[in-house]
Amino acid sequence: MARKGSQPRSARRRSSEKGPSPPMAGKAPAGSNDRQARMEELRRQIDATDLELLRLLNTRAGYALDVGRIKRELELPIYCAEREQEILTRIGKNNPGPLEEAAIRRLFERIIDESRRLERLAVQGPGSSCKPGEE
Ligand code: PRE
Repeated sequence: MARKGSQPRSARRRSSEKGPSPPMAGKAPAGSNDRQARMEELRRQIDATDLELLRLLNTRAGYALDVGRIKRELELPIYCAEREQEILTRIGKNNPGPLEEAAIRRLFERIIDESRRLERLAVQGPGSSCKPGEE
């Protein structure tokens, strides 16, 4: 499978340097074609899952933006610690793995961070901090 350009020039053997080929060179180990095909299939599944995640993350962000607009109308703060805690607890309880709870928590903390940031940007616009250079 090593196509030209798939490895750095320095790693390729020039024909002038080619001594005797190493044993098994050019011969794939038994079952390796199956494994490669399986790996490619799994990577296609990863790519498709990434696109689903992307769609879902943006759907979630859209809902958060709408909540942010309502908060502005009701003059409520963007940050709501109790709500964030509730979300993280529910996520932790419903996690089937294999990602461990701490990892899921980190991911969702990040997602919520970004929602908060988006809500603030939508509500306040960029550069509205009283400290210059901060959002
Ligand atoms: C959200 C974002 C910020 C808040 O601190 C709490 C939760 C979230 O992304 O889940 C959404 C939101 O603004 C809200 O539920 O109040």
